[in-house]
Amino acid sequence: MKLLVILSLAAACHCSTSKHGRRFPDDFLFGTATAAYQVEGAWNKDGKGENIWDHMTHTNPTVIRDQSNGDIAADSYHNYKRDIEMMRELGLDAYRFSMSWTRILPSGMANEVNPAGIEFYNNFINEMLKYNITPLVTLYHWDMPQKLQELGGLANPLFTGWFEDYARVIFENFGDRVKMFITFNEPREICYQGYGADLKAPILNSTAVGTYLCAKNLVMAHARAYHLYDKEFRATQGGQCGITISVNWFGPVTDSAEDAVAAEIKKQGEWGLYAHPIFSSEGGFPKELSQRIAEKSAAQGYRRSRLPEFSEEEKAFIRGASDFFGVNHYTAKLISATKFKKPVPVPSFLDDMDVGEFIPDRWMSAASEWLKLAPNSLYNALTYLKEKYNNPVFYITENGWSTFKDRGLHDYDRIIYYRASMESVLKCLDDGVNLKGYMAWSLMDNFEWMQGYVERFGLYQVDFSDPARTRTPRKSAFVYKHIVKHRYVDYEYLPESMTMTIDDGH
Ligand code: PNW
Repeated sequence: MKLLVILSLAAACHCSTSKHGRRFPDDFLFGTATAAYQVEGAWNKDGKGENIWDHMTHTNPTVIRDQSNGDIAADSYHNYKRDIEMMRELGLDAYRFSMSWTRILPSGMANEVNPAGIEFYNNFINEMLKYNITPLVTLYHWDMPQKLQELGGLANPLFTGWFEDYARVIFENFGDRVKMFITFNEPREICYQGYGADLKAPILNSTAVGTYLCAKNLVMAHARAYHLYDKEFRATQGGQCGITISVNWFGPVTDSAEDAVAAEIKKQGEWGLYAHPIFSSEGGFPKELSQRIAEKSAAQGYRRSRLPEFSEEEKAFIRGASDFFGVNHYTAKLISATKFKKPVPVPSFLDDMDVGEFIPDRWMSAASEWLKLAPNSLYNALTYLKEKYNNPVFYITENGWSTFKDRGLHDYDRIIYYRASMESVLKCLDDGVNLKGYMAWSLMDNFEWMQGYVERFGLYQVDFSDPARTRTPRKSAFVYKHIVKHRYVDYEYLPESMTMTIDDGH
């Protein structure tokens, strides 16, 4: 009897202990994330072609807050061994990074493959595997080949074929060792910010239709890459192919029925537009949303809805076409049906949503103006997705906090943020969310898009004035390492010294 009690206590220890609260499962994948344009540099080295971020920052530098660019960035192209050393210092299980399309296919199309690009990623992947670090590869993290953008980029339906051809080159060259592929990073940021507004390259600002043309083609391109993997590569390679969608939380600002409806429409517009066609059992764009856009379009004098619908055949092709749901989660906003509205272009995606947004002052602020620590936002988002889409396999593929560039190494607010996220992850696991891993954004400081190098997301600080791009761990790096190693959140832990070491086994 005594033995039984001890045994059952030992079993319970796997997920909870009295001293430290709940624990993360041993097979939970902890990692960090980056993206090619933000860290690699070497923008024109060894045959790499031009992408839209190269093009925009070179021809239109004033759109970037500090007029900088990713020409050198953290120079990971030359420092990749140091990056992997940092992963070993942190004791990571996994690393999520993106491949640069034009480093592999300089013109964007698959007629010409750049051997130096293939070699770079081979070296990188092989070095990670030496230390048992699982690579998660994103195919598209915003760096569209400039030549393809000139042909319309994601607004051109033929994009779906160009993307499939690129995906084939990636699966053929790396799929023997890479088992986790993510087709697109954040459709909403690509389509709304890049095509529907002027907030990301290619700053098309095509407010009426940009977001929607891109949304249809992107979802279709994702599904083509998924089916290609499924039919031609899965049997021999045995990996998985999914997509990453940014899912921030949008709750109603009051408990009125109108605000509830407004918060729901906002969710549909911000991420349902991309998630519903793939993960819902019904398929296609979210119904209430497409109805609303169709009605508005008609009232505005359009002969057809500004949102191009899927055919039944397309719907069936896209539905279920993902092995997992990658979630990038950062923050939350409170949504109102009537209040807090700002002037927006008409017609536009924002006008179609037609809701107000409110952010309480009491939510702690990051350096990025959109980023606040919103209580339980990660938990709210994941448990909502679980119910809505029948609990698919989830990975948190990004989550993180920004500080200003002069902050240095003492990033206590980042530590508070990460601990809060970890609590949410544990609550999700308790509630049966099928969540398998968590990637912190970011391993190191990098080119933060329109904010240049002003806002920093790194667990490691990068000295961008130093040609060697020296990396130094922040306090948060030690705290994250402690969580990864011990698999629980220890609120008392802070590093005694700032000297980082590689522990045994990594
Ligand atoms: C993500 N929002 O972008 C990107 O995937 C990263 O490349 C980027 O560096 C990181 O988050 C930090 O910005 C986002 O407005 C941009 O909620 C905006 C939002 C979320 C994510």
